[in-house]
Amino acid sequence: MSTLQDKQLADMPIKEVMIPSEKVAHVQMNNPLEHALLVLVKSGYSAVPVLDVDFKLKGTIGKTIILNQILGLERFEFEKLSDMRVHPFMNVDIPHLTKEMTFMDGLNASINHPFVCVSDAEGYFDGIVTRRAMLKRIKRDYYTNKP
Ligand code: 4BW
Repeated sequence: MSTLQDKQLADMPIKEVMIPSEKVAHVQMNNPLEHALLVLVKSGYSAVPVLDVDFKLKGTIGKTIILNQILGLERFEFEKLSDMRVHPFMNVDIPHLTKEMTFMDGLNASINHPFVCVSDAEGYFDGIVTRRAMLKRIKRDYYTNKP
């Protein structure tokens, strides 16, 4: 690993490994929790971004928090889900990046988060950066000559 190569990757704009918004499964703040659970189960992801009607980033929501809301004594009370909305239950304490930030910023944020959302200065959602995309890029740059 050369120092030059280290620095080139570390300083690379994070947008080069970003999954763009049109390919990211998401839900809206006012969606019923039932819809959010459907999106999560159908997409196979454990958590996805939450946006508002203007496509601004507001938080994330995951399967575990939803299932915890309907955990009864002996069964999941799924019938409750259609009356509950996403926004009271979403996680708003999330890191986020802008497209101009660096690969190193993304790597730091992804230590504690499987994915990190990218939004612009006004809060409009641009996409996500995943641990997988960053690990693939490190492998490509340091351990193979193949894309
Ligand atoms: O449907 C899937 N397709 C592929 N190709 N890989 C998947 C899929 N579902 C899970 N995986 C793999 C990935 O390696 O399992 C890892 C953990 O998934 P997660 O967290 O717990 O659902 C995935 O790792 P990753 O690609 O680094 O993604 C990290 C997290 O980012 C995922 C999920 O919460 C979110 N995510 C990734 N791609 C997304 C997405 N959320 C919405 N839309 C997308 N396109």
